[in-house]
Amino acid sequence: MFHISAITAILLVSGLLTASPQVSEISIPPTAQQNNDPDRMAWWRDARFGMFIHWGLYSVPAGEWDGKTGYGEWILNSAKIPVNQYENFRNHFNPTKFDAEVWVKMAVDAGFKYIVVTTKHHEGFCLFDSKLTDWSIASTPFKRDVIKELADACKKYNIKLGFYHSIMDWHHPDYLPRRAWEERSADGATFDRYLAYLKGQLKELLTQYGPISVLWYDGQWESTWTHEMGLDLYEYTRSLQPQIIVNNRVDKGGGSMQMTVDSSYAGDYGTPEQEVPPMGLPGVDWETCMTMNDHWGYNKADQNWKSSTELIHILIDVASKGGNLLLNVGPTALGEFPPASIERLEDIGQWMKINGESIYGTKASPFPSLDFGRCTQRTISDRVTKLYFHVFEWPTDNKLTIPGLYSKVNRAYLLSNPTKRIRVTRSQRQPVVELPPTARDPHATVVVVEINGSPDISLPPSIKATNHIFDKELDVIVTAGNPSLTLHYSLDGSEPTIHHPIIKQNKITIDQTRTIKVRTFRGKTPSGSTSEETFVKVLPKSALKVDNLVDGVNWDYFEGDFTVCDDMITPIESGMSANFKLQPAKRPEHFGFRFSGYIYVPATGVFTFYTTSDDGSCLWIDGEKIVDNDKLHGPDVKSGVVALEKGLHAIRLDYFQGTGGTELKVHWQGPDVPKQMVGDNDLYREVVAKPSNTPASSVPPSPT
Ligand code: FHN
Repeated sequence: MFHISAITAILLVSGLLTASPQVSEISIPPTAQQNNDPDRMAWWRDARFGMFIHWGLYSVPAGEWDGKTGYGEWILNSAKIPVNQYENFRNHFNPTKFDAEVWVKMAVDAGFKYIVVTTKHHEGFCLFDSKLTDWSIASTPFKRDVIKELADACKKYNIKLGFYHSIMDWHHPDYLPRRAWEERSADGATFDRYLAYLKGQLKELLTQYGPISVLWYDGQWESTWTHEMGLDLYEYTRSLQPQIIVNNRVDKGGGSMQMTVDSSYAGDYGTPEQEVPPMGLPGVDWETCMTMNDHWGYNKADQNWKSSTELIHILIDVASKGGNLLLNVGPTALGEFPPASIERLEDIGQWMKINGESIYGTKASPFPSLDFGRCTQRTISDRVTKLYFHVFEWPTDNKLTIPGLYSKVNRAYLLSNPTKRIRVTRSQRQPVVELPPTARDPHATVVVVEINGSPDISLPPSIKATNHIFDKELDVIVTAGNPSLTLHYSLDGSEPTIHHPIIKQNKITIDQTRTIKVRTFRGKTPSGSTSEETFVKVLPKSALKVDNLVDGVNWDYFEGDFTVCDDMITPIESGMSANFKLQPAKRPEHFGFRFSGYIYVPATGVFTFYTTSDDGSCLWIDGEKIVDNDKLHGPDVKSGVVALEKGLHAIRLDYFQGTGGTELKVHWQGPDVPKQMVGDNDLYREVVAKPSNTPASSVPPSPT
């Protein structure tokens, strides 16, 4: 529950008391994991599908500047347009074709249940008439308050409205840091004053435009924004509209867009971007945001549009993993949706009219995966569950086998023709649905199978261990997720039979390389498929004997349009630093670092290394690539494992920044190393000739 005293709430809402860190009556807000406020999130979980709208002055250049056409809503920063020059776009912003009701009607007809529109993106320009700045639509030739008109239209068409509001603001004189390339002085700028401006605008937005359903914060990644500010802004937002839902980018949750597992961060749901987490984000609410082409803001040259089928499959995939999809439209400077967007919205709307029941209000699939497509489910009662199978790959024999489903099937039909039952037989005790070939939907055909009770599925057994390599012994955890099943296993890769040993307490301990096969049985009858995993016993890499060590690592600095780490060939500068810090890079984008040195491993065993980076990063230990987090991407975490002997090991880390967000973090975990950042006191570099004034290093003596 949201812990705020009633008096404080009244004072806050009345504006007599602004929520700020020093207000002690308000406790720290809950986070998604702790936030067991089911009613507030209920509509959002049922909605499953929202429209994102990125609109601002950046639609005027439409992605083009100085002969280049690859820009979007980041054009001010990416094209390094000085703010005073960028302000000219205000004089050209006159979206005479804008009609809020046309936009909202298109959203409703496409099946969206909520809209999230940019009230202010990083450019700082406000699509609403703010009394706190003239850097708003009120000072354009258009003058009209777009947000007000959208709010009225959403009310008329009964669709929920949310606001995207950027914490980062490249225009406001008090926002810090300035862009590295800017000459605009930061003298006199105070972030506290910007914070007051930010909260003042939130107050305008949440008290003057009616009930707002979502606050979608963004631009939280810069150093001036802190965890404490995130907690405070979350509270402040909800103090203005207690029922509002706030995303995780209000806070610094773990540095990635996906909901952090650390429950001390504020935010009601995770926000994976341009991706669908392979297994969803179990245990938290989450929403994938996605563009239809490659840009959020309008780019007239970008014709890399996802097809309507791809977009429908993405929506189905997200729903089958228990998430929401926020699908973006970037309107033109005239206030119209691009024709290619409209075409896709119409296709999606037609599909949703027939099949929306298989998306709205459903829960994640009970199957780990399906070769032919996806599944969502809806509990009708404690006696009946509806399983919605979305068929992407039509079976050549028109027979759809549902793997591992042991529940009694009451009936089956196509969602496009619910009154016409279709035949279901059993093959090896698994349901086989006989599909009418003429009923195939060009995007995805939805087959409904109504079953008794909750799904009884013989999932392939799960075989898990901390790592797939080990140096001494390894505990392997085996589960079937269905207590009525017996698990027989083999250690030599042979097919388990009822004569093979049974898993006890869900654990097998091995001390040599093994291929473990596990099969589920109902009594003496095999049921479901067999699972297999191989675990390899390895010799830890030997520690190195290195003399003349001092603390820190060496680095080489590169500049260029890199797309992979190997593109960094000729450094333009070299130096040393205490850790993998991005020295004051000479520019905000298109640069890279190569760090090299040694890491001291405190105990022998298997270590996992993680890099969190935006954009690419790769990490080597003793010359072997352990983490491959390469290429251009948003903030992303990748890991790898290696067995190491206690002592020194060579470490190399490559990192490059393309455009947009900049991030590099390196964590490790292993014996005597709980998961933590690789710290200054872990890293060493070799000095060839030990300078007289170099402080003696703190490195433990190399093993004899
Ligand atoms: O920098 C923004 C970007 O412009 C866009 O708004 C996306 C949408 O989720 N969010 C940030 C990048 O993660």
